[in-house]
Amino acid sequence: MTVAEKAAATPSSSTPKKSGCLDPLRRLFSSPKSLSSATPRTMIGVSAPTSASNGTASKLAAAHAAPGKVLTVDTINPHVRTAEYAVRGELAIRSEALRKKLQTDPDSLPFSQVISCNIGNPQQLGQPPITFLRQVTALLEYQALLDPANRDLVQNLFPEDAIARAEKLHKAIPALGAYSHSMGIPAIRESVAKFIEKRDGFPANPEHIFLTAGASPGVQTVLQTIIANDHVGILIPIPQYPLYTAAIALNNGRAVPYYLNETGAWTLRSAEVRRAVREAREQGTDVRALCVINPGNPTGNVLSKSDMEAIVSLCYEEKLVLLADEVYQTNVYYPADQPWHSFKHVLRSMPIEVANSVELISFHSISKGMIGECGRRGGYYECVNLDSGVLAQLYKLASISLCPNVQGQLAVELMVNPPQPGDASYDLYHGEMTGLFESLQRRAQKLGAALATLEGVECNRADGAMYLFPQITLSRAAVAAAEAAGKAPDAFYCLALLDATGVCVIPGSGFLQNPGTWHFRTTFLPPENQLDDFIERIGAFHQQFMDKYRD
Ligand code: DCS
Repeated sequence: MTVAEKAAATPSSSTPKKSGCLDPLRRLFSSPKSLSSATPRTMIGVSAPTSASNGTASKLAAAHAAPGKVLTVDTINPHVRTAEYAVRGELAIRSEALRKKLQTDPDSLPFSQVISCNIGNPQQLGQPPITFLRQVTALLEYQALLDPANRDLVQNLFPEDAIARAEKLHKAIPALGAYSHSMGIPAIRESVAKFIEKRDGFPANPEHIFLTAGASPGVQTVLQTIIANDHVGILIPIPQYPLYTAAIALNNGRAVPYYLNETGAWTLRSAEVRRAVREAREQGTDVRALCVINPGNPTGNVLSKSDMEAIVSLCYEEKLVLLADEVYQTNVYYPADQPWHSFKHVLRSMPIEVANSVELISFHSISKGMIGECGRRGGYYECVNLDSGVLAQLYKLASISLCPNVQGQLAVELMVNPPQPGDASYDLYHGEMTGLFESLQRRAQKLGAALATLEGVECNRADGAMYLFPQITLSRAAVAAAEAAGKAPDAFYCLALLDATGVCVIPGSGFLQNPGTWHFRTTFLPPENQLDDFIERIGAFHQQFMDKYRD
């Protein structure tokens, strides 16, 4: 039975057993009181029965008559208030204000351009898209291009394999503007399954793959499903990508930190994760899942196979769901001679009792790699060893959002199913991918080495991903100035850098860091021909900052 069939066949699986209540209207009520006496919590247009004799009605009327907004920061969901996302936080907001200022008054600032290194958004910094992806997309978007009457014209503009692919996809996706299957278009999920199988050497089931609008909604859906109550804990690396703390906060769960080893090039030691599990459980946290980002954001570390095996064993022994964020799986620059391994591959290679029991959810995205199609919003997650009832619930959640956007799904198809040797587009595709990869590798190396030469800065090499996360040693004077300005010292540094140079990076405090240490995260995405200028800007600012705040 497919997941979809199972979901359809088990409508009562979402019905709370204890109430035994089959009426969906009644299930919305907070207590198992009768329909007439309960107060609906979530329904609009159903008037709440009130008792005029106890004055509730008049109090309600008075509250509505009072001036002021229904919605204020104090009255909204407190978990929304708590959630933070530094990548688009204070620094990014300020950088947008500066960008606007430059548009209206180009000479008003000491720089002519804001460089957004706060976010891994390659095309924003000029990275060109992969041609084949755009060609097939263009053909599908405007279907007159697939009309045989226009064939001569189209053949002059598009290679034959792009036309053939678009025709094939047109059969699987006849209407690009229609809602698709909530888990994603079946033919694309089959392509993803084949891609995973080829990558890992183990089969994948398209019915266990959910296409998503980027990895972010997948992570949020999965965390929403795991966090059953406010005692549930999710292990997250420190430093982490702030989607995790934000999603945990929104779902009122507990983030359980484990620390990556900075002096060991940000390695992940299973002993440290065990410590975090033990201490959290001792404090009453129901630790259920371990999130691992590999390659790492913001750290750029790439896990060794033996460290991954230790992590999988730990999940088996401690009964943890493994959440593998693998969106940077093709951004692996070192070690050049060793292949990157997915957690699915590592898991399936373990002894059978582990391979067939550890629950794993792995996330991937079109936003990263060399494709960098962040704005199209495409991704997927694969579920391994998950209970079929849980899969059905995930399907139900996906269906509440109807479907991931179809353009993003299309980009997933083209990511996992690129031109092959012998195809008309292969040489161009291969050249573009290799060119971008090698350029990213050079930029990672060059910027990392340059940052490491700055006074008081230590910078681990980025083996993967798109970021460097240097540690900065700040003087007592700088820390005191930051305190006086009401800022964290690293945020103070990053704001000063932005104001002086237009370079926007994110303070380490937005990713969390070892207490007492200060960092910032920068992408290494500025175009290669601007990298020298970029390095010079940062270097000059840094020296001035260090001189200004010398103890
Ligand atoms: N997981 C990790 C580790 C990420 O770095 C990102 C995006 C995502 C998931 C979600 O990406 P999509 O939803 O686009 O697939 N990284 C953000 C960042 O740190 N910079 O750019 C975006």
